[in-house]
Amino acid sequence: MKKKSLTVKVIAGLILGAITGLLINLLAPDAFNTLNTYLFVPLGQIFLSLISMLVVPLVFFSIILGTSGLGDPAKLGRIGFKTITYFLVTTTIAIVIGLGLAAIVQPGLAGDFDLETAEFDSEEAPSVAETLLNIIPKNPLEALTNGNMLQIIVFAVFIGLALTALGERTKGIVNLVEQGNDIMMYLVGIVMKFAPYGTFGLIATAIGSQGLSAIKAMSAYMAVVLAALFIHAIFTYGGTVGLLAKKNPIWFFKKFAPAMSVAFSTSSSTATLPVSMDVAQKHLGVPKSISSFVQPLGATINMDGTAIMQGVATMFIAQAYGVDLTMTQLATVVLTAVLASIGTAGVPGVGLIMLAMVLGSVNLPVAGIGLVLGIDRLLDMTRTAINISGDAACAVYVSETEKNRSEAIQEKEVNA
Ligand code: DAS
Repeated sequence: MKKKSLTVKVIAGLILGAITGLLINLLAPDAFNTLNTYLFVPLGQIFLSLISMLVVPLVFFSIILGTSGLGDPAKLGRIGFKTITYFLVTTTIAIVIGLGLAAIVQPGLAGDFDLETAEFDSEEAPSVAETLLNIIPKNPLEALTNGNMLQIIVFAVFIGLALTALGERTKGIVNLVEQGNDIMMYLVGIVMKFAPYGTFGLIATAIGSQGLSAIKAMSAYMAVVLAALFIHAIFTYGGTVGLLAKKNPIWFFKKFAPAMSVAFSTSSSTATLPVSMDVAQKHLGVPKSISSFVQPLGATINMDGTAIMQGVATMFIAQAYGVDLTMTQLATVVLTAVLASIGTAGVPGVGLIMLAMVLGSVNLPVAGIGLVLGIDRLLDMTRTAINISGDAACAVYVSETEKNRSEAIQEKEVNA
């Protein structure tokens, strides 16, 4: 995938889409509705379907390859421990940043919000225990057809471990999986040629149908969420890449920009996986074996951007309803948000369902989500770009520390 020209084209698609959507909706709303129905939505849906088509086979093949490529279960255990620990720590940092910034800025006091009409019917999300119990696929084919990412990951890891244990006897299967993975990655490159048009359509629809009124009313809330996302990206991910992986953070964000722009336009970490894995492997130097394990898992259970939205939205709703949260309640919010990010793995519209769980944990009215619903689509775009950036930062951290570890072991062997 030629990154440089593609980055420029995809970002150009984003900007053009935003301007087109806003202007046409402002100047000729009827024309916008027609264009939206017959041009913007079809462009966006075609692109979204094309990349979503690749997700399940790509994740399945790449995790099998990744796990068998790691060589030994001990290394898989070490990488798994580092990955999960990183995810939990950064999600905790994320929600604390969200809560802290909202406590300082107090967006919920920045205007009079209509609490009477606010309402939100939250779907019941699975509990963490249910989700963890359900990650073992009773029927792997059903997991694959339903796109149950956690179950697909677990099944693929088991197959990868078996291929490692069976060695030469299953060399043919490894070759087959390798060829399957190559086919998928090739198709990613083909599909990405359509990305500029797809992002144009997705953004024109999202920004255009938003209208300026909702954005104005919620500008304080939006500003706090966007500021918290920016702070988290710079300090947490910049710190990870700079301090833990000893790489230049600017290099990281520049190289990862194409994946962030696809996440921004699709608002789906899972749909962006083919691109985020392709960019991490080809431009961030992350080995396939680590990228194939960390990023699909992260896209499913690691959502720092979403945790930030939950922190800000919880404070915003508490302020709007005149509720002062105690320190104990704030600690409950942090714990619930971290656990919710695992519990609601891969659930569509996961951000708001998790928010309902967090609000419920401190007895705040779930109807308060109705206050933030109007502009959630716009914020979902930005927080999804942050969600996948956290997965990529983790992959860079794990691959660099694993590289340093094996270099240290080699040095010891040479000097022994
Ligand atoms: N859109 C979700 C994602 O794919 C994030 C969210 O809903 O907050 O990461």
